[in-house]
Amino acid sequence: MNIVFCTDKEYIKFLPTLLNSISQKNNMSDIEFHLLHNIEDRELLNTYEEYVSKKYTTKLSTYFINEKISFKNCLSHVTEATMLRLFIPDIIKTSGKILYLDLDIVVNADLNKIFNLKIGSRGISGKSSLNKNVLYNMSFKTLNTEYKTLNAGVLLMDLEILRKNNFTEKFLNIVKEHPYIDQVIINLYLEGEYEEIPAEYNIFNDQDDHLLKTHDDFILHYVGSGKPWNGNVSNKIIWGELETYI
Ligand SMILES: [Mn+2]
Repeated sequence: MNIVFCTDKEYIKFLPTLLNSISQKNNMSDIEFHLLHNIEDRELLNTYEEYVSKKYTTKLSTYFINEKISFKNCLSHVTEATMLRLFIPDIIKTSGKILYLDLDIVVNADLNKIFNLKIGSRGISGKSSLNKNVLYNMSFKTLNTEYKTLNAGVLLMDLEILRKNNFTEKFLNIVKEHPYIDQVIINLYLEGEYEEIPAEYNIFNDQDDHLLKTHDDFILHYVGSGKPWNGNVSNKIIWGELETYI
């Protein structure tokens, strides 16, 4: 199983928690982790690479991306690293399925079940946003949404399809004209053509977290500005037993 994360120098400190949560229901030696980042501090990155290699047998490949893509940031908790996910099909050379996860996530699920899910012809599966106007909100009312839109925090991707569809080239062309954030670009690319992942594999904290009560396997996503590491957030108990920092 290939799993990919994107981070900057701030968010990387939450990587251990996410990895530890994954290890609870998955055999870590079955997984290869990929980390796209824009961290220039080599020592900082080494700390995390060493942490992972000491604790797990899992392979962690890191990829430095030096591109700065400008985008309209109307959400204070979003950093530049959010755009890095758009480079995934170009940077990661594996074929087959790959699971992208945000770092503001706790995994409590056997990921094999997710990898068995279908991916449609556009190459991405995800969970639809509960707010139908993702594009509207995130792009300052400039886009009209006729189609359904997904949340970009948990994405099952088929990199071969995305490469065949020139995904990265398309997004670079879009951002030349419009500084949209990654989630808008992904939805513009998909035009509502994606397979749904079951709702419990991207539970939006404080939105549909009632699903925590009905599912033993879940992925909890701390959407919005409240994160487990900045205090005010519900359902923190799941996170609290895990290691947040190195
Ligand atoms: Mn997120």
